[in-house]
Amino acid sequence: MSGRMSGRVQGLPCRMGKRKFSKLEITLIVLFCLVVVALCVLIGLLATRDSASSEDAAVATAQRVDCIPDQIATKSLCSRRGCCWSPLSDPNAPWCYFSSDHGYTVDGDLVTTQQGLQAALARLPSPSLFGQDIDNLLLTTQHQTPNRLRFKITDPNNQRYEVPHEHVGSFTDPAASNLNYKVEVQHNPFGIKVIRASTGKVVFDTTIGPLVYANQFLQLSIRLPSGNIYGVGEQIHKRYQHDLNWRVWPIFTRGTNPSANVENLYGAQTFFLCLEDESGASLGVFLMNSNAMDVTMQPAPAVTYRVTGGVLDFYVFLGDTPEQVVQEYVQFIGLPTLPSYWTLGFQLSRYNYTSLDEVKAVVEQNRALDLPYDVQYIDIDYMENWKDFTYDKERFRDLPNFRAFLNEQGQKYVLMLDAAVGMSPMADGSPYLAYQRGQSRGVWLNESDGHTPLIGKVWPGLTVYPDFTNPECSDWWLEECRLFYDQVPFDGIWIDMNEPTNLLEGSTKGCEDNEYNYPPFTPHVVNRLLYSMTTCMDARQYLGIHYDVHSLYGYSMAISTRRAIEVLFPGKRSFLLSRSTFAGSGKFTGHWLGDNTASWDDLKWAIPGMLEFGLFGIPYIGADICGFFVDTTEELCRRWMQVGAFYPFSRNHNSEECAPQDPAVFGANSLLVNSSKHYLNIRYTLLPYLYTLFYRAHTRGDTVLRPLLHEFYAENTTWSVDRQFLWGPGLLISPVLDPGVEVIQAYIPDAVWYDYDSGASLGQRKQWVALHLPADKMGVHLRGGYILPTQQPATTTVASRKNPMGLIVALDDKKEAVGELFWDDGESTGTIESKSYISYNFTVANNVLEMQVLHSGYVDPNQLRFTQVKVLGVASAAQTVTVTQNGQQIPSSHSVTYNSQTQFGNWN
Ligand code: MIG
Repeated sequence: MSGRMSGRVQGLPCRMGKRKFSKLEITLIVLFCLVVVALCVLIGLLATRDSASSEDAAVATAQRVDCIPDQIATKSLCSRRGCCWSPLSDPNAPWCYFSSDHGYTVDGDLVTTQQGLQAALARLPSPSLFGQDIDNLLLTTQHQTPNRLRFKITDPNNQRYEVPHEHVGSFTDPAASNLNYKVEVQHNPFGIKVIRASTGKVVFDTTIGPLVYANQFLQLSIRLPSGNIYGVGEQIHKRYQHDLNWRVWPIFTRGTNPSANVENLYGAQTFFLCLEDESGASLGVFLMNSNAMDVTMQPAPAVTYRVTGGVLDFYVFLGDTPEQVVQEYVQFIGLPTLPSYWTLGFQLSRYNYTSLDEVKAVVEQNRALDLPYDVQYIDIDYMENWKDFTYDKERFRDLPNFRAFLNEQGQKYVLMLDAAVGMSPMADGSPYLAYQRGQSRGVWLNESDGHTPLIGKVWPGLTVYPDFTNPECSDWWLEECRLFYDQVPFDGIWIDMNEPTNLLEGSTKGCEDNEYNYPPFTPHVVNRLLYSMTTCMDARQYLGIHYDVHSLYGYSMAISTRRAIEVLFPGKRSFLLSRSTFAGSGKFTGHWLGDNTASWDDLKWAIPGMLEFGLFGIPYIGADICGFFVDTTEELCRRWMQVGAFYPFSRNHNSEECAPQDPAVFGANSLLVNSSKHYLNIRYTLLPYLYTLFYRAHTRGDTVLRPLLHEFYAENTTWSVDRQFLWGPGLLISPVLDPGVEVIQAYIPDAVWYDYDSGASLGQRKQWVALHLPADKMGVHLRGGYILPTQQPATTTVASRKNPMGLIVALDDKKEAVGELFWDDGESTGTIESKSYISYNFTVANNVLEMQVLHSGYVDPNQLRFTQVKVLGVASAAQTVTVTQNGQQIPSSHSVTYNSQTQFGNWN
């Protein structure tokens, strides 16, 4: 289970210090290295280099851990930090890097405890990077489950801030047995290795770099078994598979418009997944820490966390497949909420509807298209002067009846609430009561004195910020939601600006010059300023200093809003959508990717973004269809509506200044409308399948929108595919993401695939295939071996839920298939616990389709029946498929007939 190691494995040419060399020798070595490197560069420029030695040099370079992550490296600073200096032609690779003299050593014995290991660590004497290094540390490991290791490094002499996360409380279980990993501790310098027990492979190795542990700067590097690294957010990554060319990703919640620049965005997600190889073996790494940080990727391959506070609290998850690793992580941080069925419908929104009449006109124009369309949003425009819990009594006079207006046609109304609360009185001079009540209850985020509310500025002018970590604030918020709901009923809540965003830098007073507002190390956040576009870092919240808890703002707001939803909608799931997230937010809310642009780049980047939120346990995810900023074009919006029909969260949303882009504006019989209807009808047909995937996410932590590599890791081409995605295991989406394109190269993994529209078998597999996708077409393929439950579509889910159900059976090479269905009323809470649901297992083998009822605790009011079974891949008319339910043959009037034209079998 545990072992001991000594010696250094850093493998770098540069070593410094008394243990091996004298200062003079080092200087000589450094000089020597410099000369060698300079020569290499020179030779490299003039002629081809000796390939073997340049490869060695590249390997050594790839292992360097940057010693000057905070500024432009200079030789003098490098030597003051006691690091190695060796300039390179590559400007991205560090010229100044740590030697094995930095870090800590195990002080005394490694102790085996009930839960794992424990060791005291003592700092090696070396120059400090940012001051206030902590000399003595405590390492504790907990072997929590056979696949989950926690190791934590803390200051035994001082209590430091730790994330008050409900899923990371005290863990008191003894060490698990049958561990699938071994832990080895290297003593000097200290490092920790995790070894996969079945193969003996080191899969996690911190000996590549030093542990640095100062009051406001904590660093740990991890060498990984492969460069197939996915996750960490929230930023725009362009590609799903990480670029290892010395990229730095800042993590700190911020309300910025996503762009191609490396910037920290709305959420703080510190988890990544690493696929080891074709066997599928994978690991996940999670750092439970809410402070601002940089996460860097380098070609070793290695990942370095550089954190500005808190403690190092790492979790390592091992799995036999990437999907299993995600399940383990998500089960740990909190399984995602089961969405209300209606929230899987298509949704329409925009910023800057000028009146309720305008909203109603848009609703009616889009209803008239007979387009599947379940939800209408109203953005902040309904508010009086952008004040939460108020509405404009002129332009939105009839808002109290808007939910009924939608509900009559089976549609739903989602209301927006902003984080910051305005302070000025109402337009008619009357007091703004929501503010006044909050003020008298003292629920705002305060200045550093702990009692003066910090004042910022957002849409309503000067604002205060509710401190959602304060239970009193949570009660105030619930009460305000309830009072407003009594005036203006709605069906779900959308929360925004909860990073939290401030249009001022810090506050009306600016921010003081102290260690929180100007820490010694500032990660690569926008403007290299932590309080940029948010509140001062020395502000006080109930659970700590804003510096520590900043990135929990949206998380705490989502928890408080969930509480309100439980009171407003007793027994109902309702709906919550949040812009800012943290690890575990999926238990309370969904997320959208924020203020994208109507561009072909943004259309592409949405796929990696959504796949990442799948890893983070927030499977209810989408991007603004047709683009938020900038006027969209017909072609872009048409292609976006096609792929957007397969976003888990499927909403067309638009910004303030932009031309309308709801489907109706393109004309009732336009190509865009017809193509949108076609794909939304497929979405609605497949909603029972999508809902069942969400059930799996909710109960087991499965991904919903799934990267190809999760199903086909044995094919290394899939490791970088991110222009296509799957719904669960059984449906492949290959969209057109470029202008003027009618043929795309799609990777078709090794399986039988059937075109959704024609039922025709694709015939090609395990290769890139040219798909002809004219203006109204997108690639949608059913995977042989899977059975997808369906329901006849309608314009809303209220209507579609009354329609007959069916199955699409896609047979594999062996003429077999499996599938499942989870079904309940689609809106009550606790249906799984109360067993008020139906579940089926479907299998086809030996020409028998068996529908096994696993549970039948729900009686659907619509007397649903499976009236259509479509079988794809039936070999000939002679092949019949018998249908059985729990082993009993279903009456022979329901036989499967074969259509030679389509190769469909239809059960009628
Ligand atoms: O910056 O409420 O991301 O979806 O339309 C404006 C207005 C504030 C930002 C959200 C966007 C929303 C907008 N909000």
